[in-house]
Amino acid sequence: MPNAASLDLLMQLRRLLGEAHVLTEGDLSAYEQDWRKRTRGKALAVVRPGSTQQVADVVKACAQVGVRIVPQGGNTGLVVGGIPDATGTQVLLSLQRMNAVRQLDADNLTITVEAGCVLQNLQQAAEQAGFLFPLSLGAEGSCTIGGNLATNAGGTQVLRYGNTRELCLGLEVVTAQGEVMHGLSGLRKDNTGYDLRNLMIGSEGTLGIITAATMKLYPMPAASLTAWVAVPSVTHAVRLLGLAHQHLGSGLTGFEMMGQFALSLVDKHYPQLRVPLWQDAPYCVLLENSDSESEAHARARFEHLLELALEDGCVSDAVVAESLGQARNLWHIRESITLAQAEEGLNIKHDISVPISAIPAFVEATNALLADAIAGVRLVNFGHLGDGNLHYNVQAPEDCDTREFLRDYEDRVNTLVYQSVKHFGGSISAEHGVGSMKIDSLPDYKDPVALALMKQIKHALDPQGLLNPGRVVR
Ligand code: FAD
Ligand code: 2HG
Ligand code: ZN
Repeated sequence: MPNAASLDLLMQLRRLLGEAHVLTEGDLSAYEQDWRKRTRGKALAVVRPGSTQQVADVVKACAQVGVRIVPQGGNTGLVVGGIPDATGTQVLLSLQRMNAVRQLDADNLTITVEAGCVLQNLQQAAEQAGFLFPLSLGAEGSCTIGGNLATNAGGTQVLRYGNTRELCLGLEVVTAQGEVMHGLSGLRKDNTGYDLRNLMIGSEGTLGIITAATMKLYPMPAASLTAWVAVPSVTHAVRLLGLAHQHLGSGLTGFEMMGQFALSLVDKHYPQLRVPLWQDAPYCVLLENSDSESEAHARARFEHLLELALEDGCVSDAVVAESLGQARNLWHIRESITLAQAEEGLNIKHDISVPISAIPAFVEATNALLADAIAGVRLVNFGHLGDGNLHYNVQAPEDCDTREFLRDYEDRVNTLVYQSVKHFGGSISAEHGVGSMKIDSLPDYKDPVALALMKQIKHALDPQGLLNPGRVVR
């Protein structure tokens, strides 16, 4: 039951945004439950501002009475970072109504969009103007650019175009005090002091609320080809990556590795997708070659690479997509692993990175440790090998109650995997962020001086601890 101060706040929020955009009743699960259905929170209210000024007004009103705010975009985050806690005292601030494309500057190769713009809509707006916006991930039909920036999302094109951070030239941000930081300049060079844009990116809603962003555009490649190959081992996949860098140069825009068990889940839950080659080898790799000249040029280079790889033995079989439709289907298979894993049941996710050179040894050592620790454990190993980033996920043994498995094994599995990551010089989060799921592990794996500085920054920017409490740092 909200107290008198909260009821006053709700009245004020309704005055600011209108009755229809302050939700307290009905089914709010789309905002209150996380994508993986691991956790359900309860918001004091879900508020849906329609402008930067309204976001600032909401923050000021909440700050006055010390009510905490959780920003949310598409709610596709995988680390329970964008839903309210269970107290019923936090305001869930959804950016979904702020979804406009504000400006496209063709000469500056930039597009300025509001934070709630769905990634796929941003890609389409770029494409309609003849440009490429290269950020691409399985959740692109529902995640927002604000969420992508707040998590510094990676995805499948990072090895050529970088993470979301590298794609951003400017931000508009509402601070914890309800002030607006205007930074949508679109400048490629600006050395006038601390880089606040890069501080906000990846801060998971704990330092400010992103309301708009200016993002980089690229020329559309003349041709894009996709190949699906079988590889005999992780070591061979790394060797193939080296060959692909050497022979495709900056044309190499995607390099995704997928383990046999991960692909077997796609085959089991989505047989209509017809996963190629998965029964023939322990791993498959999806490669993409983008070319600024022509399809013929792209095909010649790609086929040359595959011939060399087959000769070398790092590839045992290969198919090259003959049409856009076939290429899309191959990518669809890759992007369906997360959904197939969810169909199989609750699971333990990791988005770790280690130096690419250490990946084969990491996989061999960690597989052995897990097999020793849990009889019948099933490993769903896939990810962005080109970035040294694996989704080294753990599925319960067959016929096991998944809730019980998580209760009994999740902490042990995480410790085992994170210790192995540390041993190989890696990071416990390459992509999905810390959220609330990794907050207690961070002190064991983050440099202590860096962590202390992070806490000081949080305190300096948000002294009342209003923005997304219990996420990233305490
Ligand atoms: P939300 O889930 O709503 O929020 C995520 C975090 O950002 C929360 O901490 C929230 O408080 C904060 N936040 C959201 N909007 C704002 C804002 N405007 N201002 C300040 N803070 C804000 N991630 C990858 O990196 N790479 C992948 O390849 C990838 N693939 C995925 C595939 C699937 C099928 C799914 C379900 C998820 C995937 N993700 C991936 C994770 C997720 O999609 C990304 O983290 C995405 O960037 C989240 O965007 P969102 O709009 O859904 O954010
Ligand atoms: C991907 O690369 C996402 O598909 C999700 O980062 C990974 O499901 C996962 O663990
Ligand atoms: Zn990923």
